[in-house]
Amino acid sequence: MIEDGLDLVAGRLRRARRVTVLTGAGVSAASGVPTFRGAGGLWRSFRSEDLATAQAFERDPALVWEWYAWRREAVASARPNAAHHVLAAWSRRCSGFVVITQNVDDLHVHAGTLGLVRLHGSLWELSCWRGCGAPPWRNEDVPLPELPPLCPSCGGLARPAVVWFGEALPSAAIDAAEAACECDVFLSVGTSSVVYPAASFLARARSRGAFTVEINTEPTPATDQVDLVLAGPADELLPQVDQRLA
Ligand code: BJW
Repeated sequence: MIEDGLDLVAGRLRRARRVTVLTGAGVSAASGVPTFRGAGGLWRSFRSEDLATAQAFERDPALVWEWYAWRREAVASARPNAAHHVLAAWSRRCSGFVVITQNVDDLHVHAGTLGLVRLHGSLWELSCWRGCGAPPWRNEDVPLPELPPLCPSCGGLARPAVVWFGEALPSAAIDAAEAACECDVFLSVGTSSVVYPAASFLARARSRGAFTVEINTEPTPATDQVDLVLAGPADELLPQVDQRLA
């Protein structure tokens, strides 16, 4: 019964000192941002190895940049939905609250989430493909005036500052995420739980005694591992949990 589940999560959250939420593309689905997997997901129309690897960029930077330019246009008009707003409100209310996100759309940032841990970078940041030493820079131009864009420091190719398959995640983000696995309640929201290392955090939190919850419209490999499943859209269920905390 969903009502019982909502009451249970709210009760756990009320008593918790440390709460960690791992989010994935499903959290932004209600904002109109396509997910990767499942019905309508990006990987239904595109092969990840053609677009989201360093090898793909090496082979055909123009093609990879076309795809990112198209996604930047799609995300530019997206606004945070009720799920982002609830998580942002909790982050402002509770000092032991951490959102770890795999999302590159920055909607958690736009919602005003404090202490956000971004595992896979941002669509709105670029870095030097050659690694000339220039730090990553912000670029919110839509459309991009030149494609592919160039590094302002060395004039070589720029790349999206996102984490592709086979690349290491930012070490500071990994450290922060691992520290946040030491928590009383861990919510896994809108992620298919198939991409590592993000998918490992739930088990890590559980092994340290956290009460674990999954919020998702579909079952995932995490579904059988959590203490409680709330099946449904994050933008509806998180506000219902929030109402119970009021
Ligand atoms: C809703 C909803 C609604 C819909 N409400 N829910 C261990 C085992 C096996 C493999 C590996 C392993 N460790 C590492 C690997 C390899 C690899 C990996 O995980 N592969 C697996 C796929 C097999 N991992 C890596 O390569 C990572 N790097 C790494 O490990 O480096 C090691 C290293 C160390 C030192 C030196 C060098 C290397 C990097 C992973 C990078 C992932 N990158 C992407 C692209 C980012 C850039 C971009 O956006 O273009 O990140 S792939 C893509 O998947 C993106 C996402 O962040 C990520 C996760 O997807 P997410 O968010 O879960 O979305 P979906 O679409 O999969 O799911 C959405 C869910 O929402 C669904 O379940 C829906 O049901 C649900 N939903 N509407 C609630 N309204």
